[in-house]
Amino acid sequence: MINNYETETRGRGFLSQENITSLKSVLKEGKLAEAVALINKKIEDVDNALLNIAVTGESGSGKSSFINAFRGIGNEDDDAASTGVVETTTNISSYEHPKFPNVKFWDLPGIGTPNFQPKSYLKQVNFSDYDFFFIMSSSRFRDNDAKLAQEIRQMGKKFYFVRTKIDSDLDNERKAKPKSFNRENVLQQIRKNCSQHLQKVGTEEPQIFLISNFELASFDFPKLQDILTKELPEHKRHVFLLSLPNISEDIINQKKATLQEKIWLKALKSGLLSTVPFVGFFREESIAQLQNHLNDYQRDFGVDDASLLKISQESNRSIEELKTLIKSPHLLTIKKDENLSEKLLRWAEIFCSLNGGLLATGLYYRKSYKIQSYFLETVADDAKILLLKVWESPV
Ligand SMILES: Nc1nc2c(ncn2[C@@H]2O[C@H](COP(=O)(O)OP(=O)(O)OP(=O)(O)O)[C@@H](O)[C@H]2O)c(=O)[nH]1
Ligand SMILES: [Mg+2]
Repeated sequence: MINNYETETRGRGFLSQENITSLKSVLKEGKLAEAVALINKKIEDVDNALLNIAVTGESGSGKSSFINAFRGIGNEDDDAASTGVVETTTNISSYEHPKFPNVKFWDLPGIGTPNFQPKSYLKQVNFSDYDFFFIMSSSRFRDNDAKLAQEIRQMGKKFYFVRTKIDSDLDNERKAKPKSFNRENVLQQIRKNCSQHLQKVGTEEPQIFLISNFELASFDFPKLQDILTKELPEHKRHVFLLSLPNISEDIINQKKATLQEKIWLKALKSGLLSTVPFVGFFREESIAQLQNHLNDYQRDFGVDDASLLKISQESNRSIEELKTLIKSPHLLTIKKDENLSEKLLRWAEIFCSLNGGLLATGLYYRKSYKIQSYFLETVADDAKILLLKVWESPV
């Protein structure tokens, strides 16, 4: 199975080439216990990875709105970071991701507000606790944005410069210059201006992202998530990807890839530990386990009952209607005279025989692996259907 790593997972998840090479080498030497320990360590690292994201910038720049948008929470929801037209964030607050509590956003007060002066700002907000900073800025580039960038860089931390409210900049320019308005030129101008200011304070190749908190899928947010995914340490990549809002097919595919890698790694371990390689049926506890996996994927991709309820309220479609569009809620339902264990086994035989041949069909872990992969694929497809049919073509 280790030799099928690329074909099974497409190598787009949290495992590094180095991880795969060490696994291959211990397996080649027949050191099974060592291989299992490596796998356990990797899974543990990924499951326990914490991500602390600092969101800072001047008052009113859109910090709280960004945190809410990123977490898929409406500004008026109960656990939203409060947003508003007057200064609202005056001390440090943290917000957990609603589904992945290991991902925390820190809503930091703007630099230069009376209690937070530029010189002591980063110390006051415990800068070393964060994995990276988002510096949020709206309208004109401010002196404080530059100071902040400089300080963060000097402290050896990474920052991403996020220029918010691009939607209203474009609207304003369109109104002000209806004849000569050119969307790309306006975006280019803003980008260039931010870049020049940041270069002045010593950031050689500043990373600038133009976004609208009201339209995350437009502008640079997809690019931002892409770059962050690449720049994060591998073990933090998994939870970061899962925490992203489903705004594009690409994000859904990346989530699927990282989860596929985890299923693969766990199956490899089961294979190594397998003392009963052949089981001709699915036991009750393994069915329950598969059900749990399915529920987890549905939650990860926003296809669980709670998410469907929210989508139904926001899209004016009934939950029943949404469920007719997608497949995963029906995967484990059976007809009167059907038996779930037999149904799963039938699937497994089909999936395994597609590329595994006879030997593979016999191995229990292999069957379970194939069924989990099928569940994952179905749920990811459902998420795409909801994205394309519900959000992009409203009733
Ligand atoms: N048009 C537009 N308005 C935005 C955007 N982001 C935030 N706003 C609005 O800008 C105002 C300030 O947003 P907040 O998210 O409260 O800003 P903040 O940085 O948290 O402000 P403080 O908590 O006071 O530091 C609110 O009225 C938001 O609705 C955006 O991308 N586009
Ligand atoms: Mg705020």
